[in-house]
Amino acid sequence: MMRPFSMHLDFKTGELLPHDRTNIRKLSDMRGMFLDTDAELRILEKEDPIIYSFSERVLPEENGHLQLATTKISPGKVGDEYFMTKGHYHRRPDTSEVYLGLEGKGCLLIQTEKGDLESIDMGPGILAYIPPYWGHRMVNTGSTPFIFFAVYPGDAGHNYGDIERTGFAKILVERNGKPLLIDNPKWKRG
Ligand code: M6P
Ligand code: ZN
Repeated sequence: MMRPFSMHLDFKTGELLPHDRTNIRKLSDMRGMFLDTDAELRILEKEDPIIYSFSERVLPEENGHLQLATTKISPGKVGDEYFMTKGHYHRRPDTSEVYLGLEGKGCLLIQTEKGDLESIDMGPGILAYIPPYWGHRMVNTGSTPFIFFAVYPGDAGHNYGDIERTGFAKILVERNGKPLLIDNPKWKRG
C-alpha cells in the first residue's frame, strides 16, 4: 500500500516539488496544430520556441489514484493564434479533470467530440471542472507565462487522436489586441 505524502506547489512559478519528470513541447512537436502553417514555418526557420512544459509526479496509472501536474504555457502567437496546449480527450473517456489557474491569463476550451464547445476565462484562483467526455485545451491569452495545476484520475490516460489533425471546433486569435474565439475552418466533426 502506498504511504501518504505531501508536495510543495509554488503558486507563482507552478513548480511542483518533488516531481519526477518535466515534458517540453516545442513548436516542432506541434507541427500543423496552429492554423497559420506559413507563420509556423517562418518561426521554425529562425527558432523552435517552447510552447509549453509540464511537470508531473509519477503515480500509478490505476483506478483510485490521482495524477498531479503543473503546466506553464509561454506567451506568444503563431500568426495571430495564441500559444496553447495540444489538448486531449481521456483514453478512458468517462473520467473528469480539475484545472486550477495559478498565474497569468488564459482560456480553457472544452468540447465534446460532436463539437459542442465552451470556453472559460482562466486566471489565478479560477478553478475549472472538466466533466467526463469533454476534450480540453488551455490557451495563453496574456503576455506573461500562464501557469495552472491539474488533477485527474490515475487511469484517465490521454487520447490526442483527431485533435492532432483537426484541432478544436474554435480557435483563439488576437484581434485589435484582444482574444477572439472564431470558428476553426480545419475542424471536422468527430
Ligand atoms: C495538464 C494535464 C496533463 C496534460 C498537460 C499538457 O497538466 O491535463 O494531463 O498532459 O496539461 O496538455 P496536453 O496533454 O493536452 O498536451
Ligand atoms: Zn486531461
